Amino acid sequence: MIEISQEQSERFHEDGFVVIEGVVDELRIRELKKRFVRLFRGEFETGVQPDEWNWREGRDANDLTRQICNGWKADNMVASVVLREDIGRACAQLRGWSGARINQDNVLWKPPAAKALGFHQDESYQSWIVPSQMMTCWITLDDTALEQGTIEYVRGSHRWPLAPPIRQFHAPEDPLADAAIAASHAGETLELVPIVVAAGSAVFHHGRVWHGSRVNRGEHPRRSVVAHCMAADTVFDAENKSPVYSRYQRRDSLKMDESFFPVLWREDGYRTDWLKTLKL
Ligand SMILES: O=C(O)CCC(=O)C(=O)O
Repeated sequence: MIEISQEQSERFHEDGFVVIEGVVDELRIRELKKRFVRLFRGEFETGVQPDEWNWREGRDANDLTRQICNGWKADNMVASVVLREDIGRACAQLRGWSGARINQDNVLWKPPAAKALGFHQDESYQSWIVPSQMMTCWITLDDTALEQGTIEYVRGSHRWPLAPPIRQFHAPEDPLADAAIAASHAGETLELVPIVVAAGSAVFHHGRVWHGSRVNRGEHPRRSVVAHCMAADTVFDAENKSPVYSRYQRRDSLKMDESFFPVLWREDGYRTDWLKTLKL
């Protein structure tokens, strides 16, 4: 169970991210790795396709980072991690929300030689929700190393202004190009912090902190599952649409349906009822 200490909370507010070790155990890590293979092959345990499926075995180049969004809808083992109550609670507490619900998850697989993901701010992509805020729990299934394309953060950059979406997210030539411009606008320098931790560790990061990952120059893959949360009382934006996620908006309401955006934790004790049916 994740319990955020006062010291960890202070570190998060100072840096825009904080590492918490031992979040997922070895058994589940082993099982999740098997699920990665099946998911990217298009074998979906629940019979439902993820919302985004950016790399498919046999179709896409091996030197790309493989990404699925909302793997939880396709696979119950992924759901058992990204829909955890303690992840929602930690996200809410760190961000000062009264509760948290899932916005989307990411299933990320960076094999040796796979290319970079451009450094970005998550909240640049959230104009379809109100409040336009995100808070993330990134979990590694492999021991990480700098040369292995681990996630890296720009320390303190959650205090910089919000920038537009970056020019190239997948496989950019220079993954730091947009971050460098943002640093210059903020009158700051880029202090990069690579996350080098054991498998099963998590990093909680602020939706405005600049982060990304470079080419995997190591010999081993780097796999992560990521829970992107939003405040429990988030609604759809009346004007701005996400081509993928606004499909879950009803015509007559801005409210979010808990079938698609379940509430993971709320300070009054509420948690979306159907989550009970998941084996966690
Ligand atoms: O794991 C990575 O390479 C990047 C993940 C990311 O962008 C995120 O978790 O927001």
